[in-house]
Amino acid sequence: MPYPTFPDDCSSALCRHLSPELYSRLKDLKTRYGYTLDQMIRSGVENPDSSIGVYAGDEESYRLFAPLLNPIIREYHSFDPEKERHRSDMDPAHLDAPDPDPEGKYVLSTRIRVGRNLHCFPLGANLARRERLIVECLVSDALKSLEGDLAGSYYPLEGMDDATKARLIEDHFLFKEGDRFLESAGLNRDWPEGRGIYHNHDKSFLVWVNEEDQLRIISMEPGADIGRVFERLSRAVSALERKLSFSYDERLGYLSSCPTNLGTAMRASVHIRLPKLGEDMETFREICDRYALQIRGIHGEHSESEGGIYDVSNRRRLGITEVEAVGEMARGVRELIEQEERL
Ligand code: ADP
Ligand code: IOM
Repeated sequence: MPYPTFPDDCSSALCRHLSPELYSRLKDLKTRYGYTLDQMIRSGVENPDSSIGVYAGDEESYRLFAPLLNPIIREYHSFDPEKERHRSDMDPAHLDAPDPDPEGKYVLSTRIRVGRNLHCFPLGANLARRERLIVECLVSDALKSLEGDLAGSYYPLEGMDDATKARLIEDHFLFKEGDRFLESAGLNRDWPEGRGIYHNHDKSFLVWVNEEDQLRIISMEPGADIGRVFERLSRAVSALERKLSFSYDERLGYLSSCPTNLGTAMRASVHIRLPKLGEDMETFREICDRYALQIRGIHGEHSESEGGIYDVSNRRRLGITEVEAVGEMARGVRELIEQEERL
């Protein structure tokens, strides 16, 4: 492939950081699992409206293609991957995140997820069909060991009826189908085989299998009891760590398909109704920037807000511990609520 052309209005991290010189320096390299630069950038080339546009294919991608990935990581997380080291802390006793909406007027629900991938396997974009099935088997077996409020069942996507799937997506429990960003990255190959969802009885604990990352471990519930949501997640992650070996790097933390999800691989979000701030996006964005928060639409990444409801979450995931990121999200949400009340 020659150096790709990007439209003039493209603002993805890929098009801003990939120069023709860098492209020719990296284009013939291949990881041990056979992943190339062209594979890594395909999503951003085919989808110029990507926010980032690159997907790693394995642990080695982060070393071999560091001249492209490190500047993207530095910019997104405000973290220097050449000098700093990531630290993890998922101890709920260290969390300082009081309920930002004790009267229940603004926050509809809270969700905290972490991404995880299995050590000794390539990442999803570079996973062969057989390997994906082995990952599904290992993960669904490990999930069987969960007890108490975490106990549940695994539902493979293959064979799930359309109405059940649509309801799970609409209710924010299941990933969408046919995401064009993942499609271009090769993350939807052999769909729906090897994909599925695990959940407990009341769907407050869920695990997505073989979507963008091999595992997305999710704790969620109505309301804004962030402490309870985090405690459940932390307990589940510890239980799964006893059964599965996750890909972890001492500098970059938990390794993920997308560089935005490195480190904690955590996105702690609230669905929050802020109709007045929604009319004053400048102030909304200014508060979010101050607390390193990201605004998404009501159906997740690449979706729009509906009825004044937004998805507000931590933007940084690397170079910050899990408890710090959740605490900052809670403080930012509190400030958003105070501003909404002032307007
Ligand atoms: P991810 O969180 O894994 O990065 P998305 O942004 O696509 O992926 O969100 C996945 C799903 O989770 C979407 O349906 C989204 O609406 C839902 N979601 C995110 N945050 C919340 C929340 N606080 N409450 C309820 N659903 C949520
Ligand atoms: N994580 C990934 N889905 N995303 C950042 C896609 C993009 O580049 O827009």
